[in-house]
Amino acid sequence: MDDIISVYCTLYCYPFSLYSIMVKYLIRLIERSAKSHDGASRALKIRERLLDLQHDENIAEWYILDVNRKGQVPTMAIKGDRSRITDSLDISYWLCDMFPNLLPCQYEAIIRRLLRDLHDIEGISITIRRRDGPEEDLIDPCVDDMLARDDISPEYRQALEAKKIFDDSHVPKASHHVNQLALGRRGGPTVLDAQIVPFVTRVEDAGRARLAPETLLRYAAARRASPEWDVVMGGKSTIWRKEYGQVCDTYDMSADLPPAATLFVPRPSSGLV
Ligand SMILES: N[C@@H](CCC(=O)N[C@@H](CS)C(=O)NCC(=O)O)C(=O)O
Repeated sequence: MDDIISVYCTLYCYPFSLYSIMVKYLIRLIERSAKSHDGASRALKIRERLLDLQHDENIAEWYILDVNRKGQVPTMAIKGDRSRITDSLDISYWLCDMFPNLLPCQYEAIIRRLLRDLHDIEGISITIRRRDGPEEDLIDPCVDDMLARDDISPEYRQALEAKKIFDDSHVPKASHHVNQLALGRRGGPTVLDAQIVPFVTRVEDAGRARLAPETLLRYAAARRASPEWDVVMGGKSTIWRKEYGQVCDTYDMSADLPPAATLFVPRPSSGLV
């Protein structure tokens, strides 16, 4: 145990963000089999820092300048490393590098292809309703509101302008998106499970179950019956509902929470996970 190095990480996330849920669920799937330190080389200690997306904390100066220039969640920050992993798929593959059973060699090519397809779909297109108005309706005006202020720093202004360009580049695509789902072969659990279950659940929660094949719906329902899903969602829908109350009133948003998960990273040959 003595020679196990602890690596401290912070996952910036939001409880009702599809892509945050994907990473959080993956962590719980890993945790199931990475609880033992026997044969481990490192211990990943992952704490969660919830961002209050309901109050635009994703475009707060500290976050957009120091954590994620896209102003999005999830982001994984590794202590002692200035770089940040700012996309759920990149975070997932970063975890797969340490826990290779999540990406079994015989399925790697198909899993990568399916996940690429899955991430080609704009997540927001699952929840938005068809609109008659201009595509820009989809873009939250919070960045413009902040830019309209005259008391912000030049660096922050520049970062917000870049965020606006980023939003313009991908959000309108969502209103035209054809929702599509891919079903792959699986062993499991793999990184594919970690992404498909939240995705299909989001489709259902948005009242669009008709878009998903029956087999996928059944598979996702079975996976949701597991304790790992329960830890992530606590019995809630993947889409925020009024009856849950404001996120900042119901979740601990403090910056200094203890690690939510400790994952023991196997040495390459130990066959754990
Ligand atoms: N491709 C990104 C998408 C991340 C994303 O769309 N995050 C949403 C929440 S689910 C977000 O942060 N939205 C706020 C914004 O874009 O301003 C990923 O897979 O991590």
